[in-house]
Parts: sequence; structure tokens; C-alpha cells
Amino acid sequence: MADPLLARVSRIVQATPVHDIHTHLYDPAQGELLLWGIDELLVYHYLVSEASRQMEVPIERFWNASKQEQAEFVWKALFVDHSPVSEACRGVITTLNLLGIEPRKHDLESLRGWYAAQNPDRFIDRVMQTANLASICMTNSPFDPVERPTWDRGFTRDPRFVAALRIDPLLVAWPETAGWLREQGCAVTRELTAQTLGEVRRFLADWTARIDSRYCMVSLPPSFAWPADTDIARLIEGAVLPHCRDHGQAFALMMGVQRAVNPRLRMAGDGVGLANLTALQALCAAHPDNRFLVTCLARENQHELVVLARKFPNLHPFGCWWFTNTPQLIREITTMRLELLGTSFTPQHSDARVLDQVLYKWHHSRSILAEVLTDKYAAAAAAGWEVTDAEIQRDAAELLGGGFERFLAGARIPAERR
Ligand code: HDL
Ligand code: ZN
Repeated sequence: MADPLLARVSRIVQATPVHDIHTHLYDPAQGELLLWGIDELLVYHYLVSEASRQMEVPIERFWNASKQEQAEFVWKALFVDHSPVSEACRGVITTLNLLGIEPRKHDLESLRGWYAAQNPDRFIDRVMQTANLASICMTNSPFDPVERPTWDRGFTRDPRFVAALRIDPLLVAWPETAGWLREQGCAVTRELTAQTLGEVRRFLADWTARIDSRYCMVSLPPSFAWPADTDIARLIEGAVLPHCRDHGQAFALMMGVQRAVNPRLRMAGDGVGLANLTALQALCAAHPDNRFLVTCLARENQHELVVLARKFPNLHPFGCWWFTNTPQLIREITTMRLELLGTSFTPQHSDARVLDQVLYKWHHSRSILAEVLTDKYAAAAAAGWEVTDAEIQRDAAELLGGGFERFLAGARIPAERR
């Protein structure tokens, strides 16, 4: 690394523990829900969609195969028959490399043997230490029939795994969810009466307490509008936002996802659409006492999101989500955010579904963040402002979770004391 400034910044960014603010990982005490290992890595839905373009078998044959057979289909299609140059493929290679495994010297069987020899608890510690993670934020859904029983049974929490309350079915499928809530004993009706909105707030408060939620989160389709005469708009206004204000919760909006564009690909079948950010603008303006964490799935929404963040201090952009989590777009989006927001945003989250993935997602993202930050520090130095190591450390800590934690803390300050 010829550039001494890049070397300084890279060293500091690597040494700064990360709060991974959105993942699909689970507390180790939730058992099989926490995925890890080579087969899980290979059947990651990012790789399934890429493999579906190259596999010699139809996707229906793939879905009827065992997880190991599915992993073999992916391995052959994307690593043997073609060079693994996509970001998700490179991620598998980086992950193995960071675990001390030379990818080209192993076939799937020997990789399975290596993983089988790992002690699960020590593996979790090793992955979190290697990725230098301070905390992992889960996606916790009361509507998930597999996850919910783990909370009903109760378990001793691993403090490294913090919770976030995910409420998509409440907002995007209200009629069906109203029926489910009634089965759970909530006195709700299909009509969003004051009584029903009160019961929804009670449900949200109950689960916020049960999981010790850090924030409340929903993913939204491109069609989302606010204000609007829709169930989702009225539930947000009449239940979710008051709940968030009363319980010190930021509201995280993940905007622009088109679910099931190709249902044959199952979880790999979701797509992207342009979100209507005038809805976000109206929400931030109408609810200055609420705090909004926002990430957008469409590349074309990124600039408008950053400009909105300049207008609303209660809006905190985060992450290069899903289809924008590529080196090219991480660099573009992070540069745009630094140039328009300084360090008042959170550049990345991993969205990891398999524990090992945090190794590659943070290795790749930290290196780009270091490069982009170095570029900005070099420009400041050229204008006469040399940064110190302590200042680089301060900035890295803010970007890698400190700013997020402070933004969340602000949501917990009662409105009258703000
Ligand atoms: O809605 C979400 O939280 C998305 O992150 C989806 O889970 C998506 O399947 C994903 O894993 N993206 O990275
Ligand atoms: Zn996610």
C-alpha cells in the first residue's frame, strides 16, 4: 500500500469495532435459526439467483434437491463452470480466505469437513473477532412462526446480538394481519378505529419490551405513499409513529423493494423499484419528534435521499442495501453521502443471513470506506487541513455505528426535553 495516508486510514478503520445495524442473524440461543457453514453460504439467495442463470437444471429441480445438493449446483455453476467474479461469489472466497482456508485447494466435501470440525460457540467468537464486530442487530418478527416460539420459550440473551422489531405484515398486509392479531387475543377490527389503533400500539409495546428492541423496521414497496388514504399510511400515523415516540424507538424504512417479482425464485425472487421519496419528505416534515432511519434499494433514489437528509436532521440514511451492496455502488453512494452529509450517516450494514458472511461483507466494505475517506482527507489536506489519527478514529467510530447509536439515543429523549 504505497499511500501512507491510506495505510493510516485503513489501519484505523479495520481496528474500529463495527455495530452491524441490520442483519438476518439470530442469537446463538435461538439455535438452528443462526445459520453458518459452507452449504448455507452457497445457497444464499443472492447466489441462487445468479446460479439460476447458469445451472444446467431447472429451478424446480433445484428446489426439490437437498441443501447439500443445492450447494453443489451453485458451486458447479458459479465457481467451477464459470469464474466467481460477482460480489456474492467473491464474498464466499473472501470468507474462506479470512477463515484461513485456501479456496482453490478445497472441494465441497473437504470444506464441509473443515466446518464440521468447528466448535459452534468458538466459531461465533472467531467470526465476530475477525470481522471486529461490536454488535449484531437482528431482524426479529413476531409474525415469523419459526422465530416467535423462541421468544415464547424465552432464552438467555447473548449481549452481542441486539434486537429490532420487524413489522412488515402489520403494515403491508393489514387485512390478513388483523385476523391474526385477533387470534392472538388483540381486540382489533379490520377497520382502523381508535380502539384498533390502540390495540396495535399495545401489541408493538409488548414486543418492543419482550425483545428489548433497538428500533422498529419495515420494508416498503415502490408504491408506498404518505399521506394517503391507505391502511399502511393510517397505521403508520395512528399507531407506529406514536408508539415510536412513546417508547424511544427510531422508525427504520427500507424503501423500494418489489416482493416476488419472480416467485419461482422464492426468496431470491424479489426485485427493485423507484421509491416515492416525497412520502419520506412528508413524514419527516410532519413528524419532527420521530426519528427515521432510511435505506433505499434503487440506485436512482440515493441522491434524493441524501438531499432529504440535509433538510431533516431526524432522517439518518444508512447502508448500501442488497442490490446496491457492490463495490461500484458502495463507492458511489458513500462518496455522495460524505460530500453532502459529512460523517452524519451510517455507510453500511451487512444484511448477513449466514454468520460467516459478516467476514466478507465487512472486509469488502471497510476497504472501500477507507479508500473513500482517504480521498476526502487528502482533499482536505491539500486545502490545508491535515487530520490527526485521533480525528480519523473519531470519524471511523461515528461512521461504523457511533453516529447510529447517538441517533437512536435521541429517539429516547422525551419530546419536551429535546
Ligand atoms: O427486507 C429485507 O430486510 C431485505 O434485506 C431482505 O431480507 C433481502 O432478502 C436481503 O436479504 N437483502 O440483503
Ligand atoms: Zn435485510
